[in-house]
Amino acid sequence: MSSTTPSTVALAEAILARSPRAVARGISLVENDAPEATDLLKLIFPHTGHSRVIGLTGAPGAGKSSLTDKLAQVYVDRGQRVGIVAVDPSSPFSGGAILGDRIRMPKLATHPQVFIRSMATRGNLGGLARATTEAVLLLDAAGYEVIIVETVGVGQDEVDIVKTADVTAVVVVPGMGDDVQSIKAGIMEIGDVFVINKADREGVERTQMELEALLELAARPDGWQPPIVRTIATATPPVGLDALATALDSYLTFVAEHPEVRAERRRRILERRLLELIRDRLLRHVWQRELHDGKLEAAVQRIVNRETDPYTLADDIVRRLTASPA
Ligand SMILES: Nc1nc2c(ncn2[C@@H]2O[C@H](COP(=O)(O)OP(=O)(O)O)[C@@H](O)[C@H]2O)c(=O)[nH]1
Ligand SMILES: [Mg+2]
Repeated sequence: MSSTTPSTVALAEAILARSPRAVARGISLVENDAPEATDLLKLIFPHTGHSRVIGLTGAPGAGKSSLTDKLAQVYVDRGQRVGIVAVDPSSPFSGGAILGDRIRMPKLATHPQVFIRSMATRGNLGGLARATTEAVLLLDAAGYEVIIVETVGVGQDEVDIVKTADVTAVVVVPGMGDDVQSIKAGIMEIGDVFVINKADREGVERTQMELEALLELAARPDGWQPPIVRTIATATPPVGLDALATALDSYLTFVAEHPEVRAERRRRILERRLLELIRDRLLRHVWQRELHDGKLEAAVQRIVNRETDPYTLADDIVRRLTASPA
């Protein structure tokens, strides 16, 4: 049992007082899974639930960072504070990701109303989805009215991340051809708004038709019909960004007008968060007791050699864990 230290309380207070430095420090703690992180999150959680969280997902190179930059500008122009969390699992070195995103968000990187942070995967236990969700909580507590989470639309981690957003935009580009088909599996259901970015390119009409056809097939349980918005993020001035903001707003209005949809979405998000936390905590526990210092590798080697099987090993570990809780 850890007791909350004065410095954690001071950090929580600084975050609630909207200090960007404190937010950055808090995010580093959750990213590193530091022992103080849990206490910090307990302290700030009662002050969360106020931000609009926008998920932006799509293939690498679709223009998500460029769109995030321009979309954030729309909200800044409306006088709102914007937090940006860019998730780039392909980059094991967060430094690289930060630099890349700073280059694509040159104006915003130094804007006082804007906070930008890149997250990167680390370690065997993953935890990227958890760390990202917690970064969003910290920004929420720090009073950022809008939080944009940019993720590459591949893999379960990223899908889990965007599922925690209040509204999610899926970014596609013209001329993807079969790719539009291939995104439908995991991504079609999570798009509340669809963006055809790079609308300056050929094939926009065709991509629009393909998207419309796919959306007709996928009737949503909440009855929402996702709008399709065309954008050119790199034009000066950018094209379609107000339309994108309006489309995102329209879904949030729809949700606000249907309390049962909102309640269900919020409940699902918190249920998933709770289950993830339990899974994370259990796995960390098992890691410390059974898998660290090369033990995982040794166990895998025994499975590879067919000396045992993963089912037996997993059952053994769980049995030991429940027989003698540490
Ligand atoms: N022609 C064109 N290029 C764009 C547009 N939006 C972004 N790009 C370019 O596409 C590349 C990838 O953009 P980026 O925002 O990094 O994509 P991300 O990987 O999805 O974040 C960059 O070279 C951008 O300048 C657009 O609307 N039209
Ligand atoms: Mg990007």
